[in-house]
Amino acid sequence: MDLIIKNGTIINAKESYTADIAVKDGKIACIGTGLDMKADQVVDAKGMLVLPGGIDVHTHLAMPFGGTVSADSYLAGTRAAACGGVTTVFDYPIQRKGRGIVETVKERMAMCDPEACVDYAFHCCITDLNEGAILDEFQSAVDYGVTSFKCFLVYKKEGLMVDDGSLVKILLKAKEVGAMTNIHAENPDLIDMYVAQFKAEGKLSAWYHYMSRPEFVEAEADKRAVHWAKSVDGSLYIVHMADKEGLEAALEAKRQGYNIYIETCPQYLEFTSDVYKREDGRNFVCSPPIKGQESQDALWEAIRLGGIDTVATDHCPFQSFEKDWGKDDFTKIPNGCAGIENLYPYMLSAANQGKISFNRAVELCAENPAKLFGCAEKGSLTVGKDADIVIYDPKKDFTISVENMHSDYDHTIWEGKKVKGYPVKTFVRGTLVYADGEFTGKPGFGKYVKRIPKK
Ligand code: DUC
Ligand code: ZN
Ligand code: ZN
Repeated sequence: MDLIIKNGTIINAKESYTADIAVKDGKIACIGTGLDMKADQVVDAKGMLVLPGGIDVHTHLAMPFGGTVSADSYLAGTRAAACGGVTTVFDYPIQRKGRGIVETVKERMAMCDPEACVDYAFHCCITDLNEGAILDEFQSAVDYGVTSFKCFLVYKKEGLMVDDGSLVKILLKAKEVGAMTNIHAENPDLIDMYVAQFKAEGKLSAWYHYMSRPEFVEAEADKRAVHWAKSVDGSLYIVHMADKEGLEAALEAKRQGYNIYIETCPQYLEFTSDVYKREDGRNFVCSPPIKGQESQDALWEAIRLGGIDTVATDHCPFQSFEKDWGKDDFTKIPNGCAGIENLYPYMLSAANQGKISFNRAVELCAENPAKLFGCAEKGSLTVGKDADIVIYDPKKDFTISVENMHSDYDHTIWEGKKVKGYPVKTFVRGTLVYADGEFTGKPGFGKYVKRIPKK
């Protein structure tokens, strides 16, 4: 064997037990108690939890956005992922007018492949149907391993928005080829109306970012997307759900048996809209904005009861000087925050403190992402799967700071947050990429994950 991890408590979504895991050629070869085969490397995990690697299904690395490019390259973002126990990262390339899906993905892959420190996959944002040519390309995209397409129901002026007719066409075509339609739900017309009003009134602080995109502005778009998905029986994945009213509509559709899936992000679980009143409120500006306490409570309730399917980050950091562009005008703040290295520690800390079970944290951050997005080799500690493994010390106290993160950004909204328990080792396909605070991997080691469509 190449590696044996001994005596740890193995946590999958539906089971916890003490056993050894043996790894050969990047795969989990055997799980059992008292394994005594020879191995090049033996790790004693007594007192530790042994978890499947996290899968962050929502990141924007090196993304041109808000007049700049997000601060983490593929190298920095995936290095940080490794150090937070995330072993697969999904990025969102943006298809632009006149361009194809596979062409768009290949272009980003050429950037990502030499830099990736963990495995990676792509959803593709569709911004223009190119007179139907894009729909004709869905099958080729799926054959290429891209089994999910994202629609922005917002960012109209930026040229990213998809109208309702196009959304329905995408839902239908995606259904035909076994793909998922992901949506960013907010109502652009209401946002434009409020922005114009607040500008005219000279209300330009970060608080008015929230006030121009409050709960009901997100809820309308959530409900509209759910309505279209129900009408054509499509598979809909609502990214970064942040508001109670939209959440309830999506949960109701799920209860009725529709293929509606819900993602939320740690920033919506930890903070409330009050952060926008802070002096550094602009650093928390992301879209959709962080909502009020009622929404946060509803999100946690859905996490506990099983209605939310995944937690991912929407990792899209910008440097302080870029956030400062909007010091006196919230419309100039690039939208996005850091999170890739905090996702798994944050959710596992919630488990460690009794808010949810460790199994549920693993389900939200590893097993469900793998299942929903066709990563057949990933998501659980099972014989035959990739040996993407995290060793987690439940007793380790850790305080998040920009100083102990492994990204390229210069500040974090998570500064000072204390978590109980922390990953101490991360293996990607059996190779150690992180140990005790240090990145030990190599850029270019990460491999493209070719995903399998639902049929
Ligand atoms: N929202 C953000 O805050 N950043 C990137 C894209 C998005 O939709
Ligand atoms: Zn979004
Ligand atoms: Zn996003």
